[in-house]
Amino acid sequence: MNDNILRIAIQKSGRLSEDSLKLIKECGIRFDNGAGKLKTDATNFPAEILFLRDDDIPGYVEDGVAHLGIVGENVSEESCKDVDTVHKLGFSKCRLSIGVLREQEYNGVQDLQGKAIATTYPRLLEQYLKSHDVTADIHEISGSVEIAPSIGLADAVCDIVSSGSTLLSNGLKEVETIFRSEAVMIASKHLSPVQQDLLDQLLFRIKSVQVAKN
Ligand code: PRT
Ligand code: ZN
Repeated sequence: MNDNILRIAIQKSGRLSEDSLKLIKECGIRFDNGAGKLKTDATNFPAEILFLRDDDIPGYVEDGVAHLGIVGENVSEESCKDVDTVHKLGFSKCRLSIGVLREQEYNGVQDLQGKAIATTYPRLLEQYLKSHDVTADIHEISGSVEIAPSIGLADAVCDIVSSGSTLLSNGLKEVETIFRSEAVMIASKHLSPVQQDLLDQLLFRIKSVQVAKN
């Protein structure tokens, strides 16, 4: 493996993709991101860009297959992979929240004791409930979480909220925010000295871009 380049993993297609590409371009790194490509070489910086599903990025970075990755903190924290979070990127802000049916009385997290909660984030939810001495029945499902209470599959949900309109349109109200997230840059713990130097250069550029915007 070439220890003299940085392999940067970003989301192939989704909410993080456009801003991730934009950030790399704003750092002055040029590359051809032709549609459908899974990997591309930068032309003016010793880097390769890999286009992956966001959920796969922390694992690739832990294994050192990618040296850097851009993911939501929610995905990185839930994955429990052994990576360094080196910088917060300020986009894709959202929160992981618990919602219950609007008509349900809710007085606090203790009301979730013994309830069934559907989520894609079982670890973050478990941690939160544990820290509040609540034991619930966590149902891990991979999508369309918000529909679970109205079809009788669960008493509550724990999912990503941005505007709140998905909760609203599924008859739910947001009752607890358990995690606030934004896109972050994660790095492998096994960078070569050259890669560490390239990462420092990249972080310097990212910080300059962020300062220029504020
Ligand atoms: O295909 P791949 O696995 O790569 O993508 P994905 O479908 O798993 O992820 P994607 O592209 O939907 O989201 C990527 C990341 O964007 C998430 O991990 C979050 O860090 C961040 N993000 C920001 C969001 C949202 N905002 C968001 N609103 N991720 C998901 N949502 C969904 C949420 O799941 C819910 O269904 O949007 C709905 C809620 O939105 P509101 O505005 O109605 O509240
Ligand atoms: Zn995903």
